[in-house]
Amino acid sequence: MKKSFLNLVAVCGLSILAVNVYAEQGSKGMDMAGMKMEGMEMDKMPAKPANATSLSDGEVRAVNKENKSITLKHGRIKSSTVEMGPMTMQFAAKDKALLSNVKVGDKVKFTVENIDGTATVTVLSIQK
Ligand SMILES: [Cu+2]
Repeated sequence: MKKSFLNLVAVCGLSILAVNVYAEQGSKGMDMAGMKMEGMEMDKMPAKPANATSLSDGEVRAVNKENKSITLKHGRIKSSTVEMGPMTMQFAAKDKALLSNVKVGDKVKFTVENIDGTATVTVLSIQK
């Protein structure tokens, strides 16, 4: 009786530990994403930490202002509506203004959301 109780504690302890490790890794990833951001983005973090996780790294491969599209070689994307691994692909731009200053070769931080079934860049910030 006593032994099985101890076993139960051990098992519970382990699963709690596993959850903690997972949570810690998650928050570390968030912090790292925050660290790489510019001051402006850092200011947003306390109020809206979800923003930090949804920003992805990318490098501009093509810009088409007429079609409002941008081709990005991107890292892992995890926003509230889009999740994918690293690849190079074309995105729609939510707003033409997002593309006004960006050019091929620029390193960017961006957010993609699924808008009417289209992976659409909603936030784009050029990294210096
Ligand atoms: Cu992709």
